[in-house]
Amino acid sequence: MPTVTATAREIACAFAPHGAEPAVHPHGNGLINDTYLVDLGNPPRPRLILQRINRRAFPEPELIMANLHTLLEHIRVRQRREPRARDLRFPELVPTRDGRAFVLDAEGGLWRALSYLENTRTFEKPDGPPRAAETGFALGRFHALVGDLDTRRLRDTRPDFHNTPRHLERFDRARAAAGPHPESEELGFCLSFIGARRRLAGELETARLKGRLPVRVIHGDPKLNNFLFDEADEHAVSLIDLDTAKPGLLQHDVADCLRSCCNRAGESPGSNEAVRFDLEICRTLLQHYFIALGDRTPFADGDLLYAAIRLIPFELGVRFLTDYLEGSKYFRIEYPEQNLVRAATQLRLSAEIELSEKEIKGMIEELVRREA
Ligand code: GN1
Ligand code: MG
Repeated sequence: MPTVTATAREIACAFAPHGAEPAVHPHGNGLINDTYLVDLGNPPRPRLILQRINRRAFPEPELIMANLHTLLEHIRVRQRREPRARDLRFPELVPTRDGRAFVLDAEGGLWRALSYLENTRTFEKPDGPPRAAETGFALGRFHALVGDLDTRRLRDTRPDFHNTPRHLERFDRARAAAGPHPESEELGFCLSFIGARRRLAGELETARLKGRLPVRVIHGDPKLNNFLFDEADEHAVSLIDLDTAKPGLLQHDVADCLRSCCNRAGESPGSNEAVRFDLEICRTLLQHYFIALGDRTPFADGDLLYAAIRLIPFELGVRFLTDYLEGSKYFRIEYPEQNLVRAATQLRLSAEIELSEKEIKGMIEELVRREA
């Protein structure tokens, strides 16, 4: 979690109504941006989420703000036009007291505020089918809501975000620059696993370049702790952290959500926690995803969805390992080896997925064929 700096306190004041005395608390477990929950004191006022966007991850944070505005406006119009008994809710952008969309700090860091959705919570680890059903619904509904948004209206804030061959090139450079590392068992496993699968890394990128898959608006980071659930009944309420939303492949989002939700050990498991890909969670999540999406055509080639499911934990494993070799400057860590542990976890997950290839492909085939 980020520490509450004097800058955070000062900037919170810019977003607070006149006379309010904001109390700033670190919030959430994001690995990239600094996130705070801002209490606006008495009289009780709606709380705010204040965030400092990480420039290492997003060199042009102004583009994120423009995308966010476009995305939230599109969803608002859709939801007003087609009200439903149950739908997702989204935070709203909150301007500063003097009407600015964001504030730049002395180092050029971009700070923005969003409304906080009260009575919600997040989960760091999956529990089983009920949570998976809710998560699948939320991702499917999000994709449906932005399905008619013209992708040309969103800027690509992180080009090559899911270009696995590019991530491998960067990994190669980091490995060469790092020189010989003391070869632990974990590192040895990671290096040989990656080495043996290099030729599979381009599968989705090649399909995308050949136009075999439709390009649509994706979330870009639908891991479990980016979903908000109702505190009381644990129904999914929202899918937040929309900074990576951009044109992309639905397969990548679905796979990213599954890699996070089907591994009960979580992203940083302890040494005796086994990494497994839970097929029951996978089936439930996909089932509810397809119902909420209401359209199976983007998944007509089920083998490419399987390819993405295998590839996304591989890609994230490569990204974690690259950062580890580069001195962990990108993903926030709590102890020095954490990005190595995270890398090994994702690569083990990819290995587990390979062992269940037949079952996963069969499941996809059955669910994609089923009438909506
Ligand atoms: C990062 O910021 P956060 O924690 O929601 C990362 C994702 C990774 C994820 C792994 C911009 O997301 O790509 O999948 O960590 N976001 C960025 O936990 O790199
Ligand atoms: Mg994120």
